[in-house]
Amino acid sequence: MNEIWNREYETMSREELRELQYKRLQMSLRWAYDNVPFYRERWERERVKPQDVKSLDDLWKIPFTTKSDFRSAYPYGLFAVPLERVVRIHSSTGTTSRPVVVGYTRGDLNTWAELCARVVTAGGARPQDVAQVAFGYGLQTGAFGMHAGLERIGASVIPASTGNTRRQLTIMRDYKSTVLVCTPSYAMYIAEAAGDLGFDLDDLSLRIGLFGAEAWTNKVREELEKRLDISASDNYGLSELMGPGMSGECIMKDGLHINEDHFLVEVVDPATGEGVPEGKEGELVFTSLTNEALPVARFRTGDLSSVSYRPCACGRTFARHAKVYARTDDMIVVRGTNVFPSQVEEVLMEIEGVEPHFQVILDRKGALDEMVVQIEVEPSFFPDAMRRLVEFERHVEDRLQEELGVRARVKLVEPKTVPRHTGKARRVIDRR
Ligand code: DLL
Repeated sequence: MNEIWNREYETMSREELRELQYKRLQMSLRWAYDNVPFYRERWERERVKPQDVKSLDDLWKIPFTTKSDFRSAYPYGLFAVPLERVVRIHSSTGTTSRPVVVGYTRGDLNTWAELCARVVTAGGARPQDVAQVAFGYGLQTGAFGMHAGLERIGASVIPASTGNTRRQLTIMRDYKSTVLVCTPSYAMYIAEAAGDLGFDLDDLSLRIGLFGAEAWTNKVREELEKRLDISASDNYGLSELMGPGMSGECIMKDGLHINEDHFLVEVVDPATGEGVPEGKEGELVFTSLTNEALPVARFRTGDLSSVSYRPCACGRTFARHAKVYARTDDMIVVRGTNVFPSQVEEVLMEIEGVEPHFQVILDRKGALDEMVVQIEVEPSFFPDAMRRLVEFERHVEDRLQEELGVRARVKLVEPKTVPRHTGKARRVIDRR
C-alpha cells in the first residue's frame, strides 16, 4: 500500500532538501522582484532585496503577502509573465469581495500535475483505479488539479463534476468507481442521500476517498470510512499558491506531507507574525519555490495548524502539518469567547443520535450575542416523547458549554433540513 510517486524528491535527506530549497528560493525571489512591480515596490519600501536573504533562516526579512494584496492586484497584477505565456486561469469565489485570480504557465501545469500525483498516490490511489472527481469543473482549482494528478498516475478519471447526486451515484455504481474525490461534506451528503435515492451502498466499489478543500475532523473521517467502506485521506492546498497538491496524508494519516521542494512552510503567531517553534500551533505561511506565472512570497493563509519535522514511518522526509481545523477568520466571538465551528463539530460528533450536519446561527438580542446551534437527530428520535427531545437538547447544550466555555441554545430540527452543500459547507450564519 505504501507507494511513493517520486522517491527521488519525496525521500531526499533534509540536508539536501534545504540546499535545494535555498537555491530555488533565491531564484524565485529574484523572479518576483524582477517581474512583479508589486513585489519590487513593497520590498524596496521595506529596504530589502532578494540577495539579503542569505539563507533559509533569513526569510523573515521578506514582507508577508496577504489575500488583500491579491484583491488589490485584481485581476493580473501579481502575474510575473505576460498573458501569452499563461495557459490557464482559475479563480476562487469571492464571497465578500473581488475574487482571487491565479494563472499557470505550461510549466506550472506540469508541476501541478506532478504534485497532485504525489498526493493521490500517498492517499492510496493507483493506476488501476477508477477515480470519480466530484469537485466542480469550473473556475475553482479542485477538480482540474486532482484530475491532472490522477491522470498522471494512470488512473481512469471520470470528470463527474459536482451536484446531481443521483447521477453521481449511478455513475459510481455502474462505472465501478473505486476512488471518490470531493469535499468531505459532499461525500457525507452522497453517503446520506444514497438510501433515499434508492441506492444500496453495498453495490458500490469504492475503496478510497481523497477529501479536501475544507476543514473536517477525524470523527467525520471515521464516519465516512464506515458509511462508504473506504479509507479516507485528507489533502490541502489553496488557490493563491497553486490549488490542491500542496500537501496530503500518507497511509499513516498522522499529518499532511508538504511538497517542500516546491513550497517553503513557516508557522507564525497570527497576532505578531513571529515564527513559533516546531509543533506549536500558529498560522501557516507559504512561499512558492517554483511557480512561474505567479510567484508568491510568504503568503499568510489564515489557516491554523502546526508543523512537525519528525521522520514519518512511510519513508517520506517532507515535513507534515496537522489537519487544518480552523482559520483565523472563521473564529467567531460569542460574548467575548472565541469559538471555532470545528469545536462545535467535534462535540456534536461525539453525541449518539446527532447527525453530522449542523449550523450555527448568531444573533444579537439587545446587547447580548445569542448563539443557536441547529442540529439534526436521527429519524428514530422523532416519534418519541417531547420530554426526551428536551432532555436531549439540554444534554447537547451542556456538552457544548463544557467544550466552548459559552452557552449556546440548541435547536433540534427535522432530519434533512440543515442545508447540504456540494462544495464547501457553510457552517455559520452571522446575523449580528
Ligand atoms: O480549496 C484547493 C483545494 C481543492 C484543496 C481541492 C484540496 C482539494 P481555495 O478554494 O483557494 O483552494 O481554498 C483554500 O480552503 O486556505 C483552507 O482554509 C481551506 N482548505 C483547503 N484544503 C483544506 C483541508 C482549495 N484539507 C482554503 N483542510 C484554505 C482544511 C482546507 N481546510
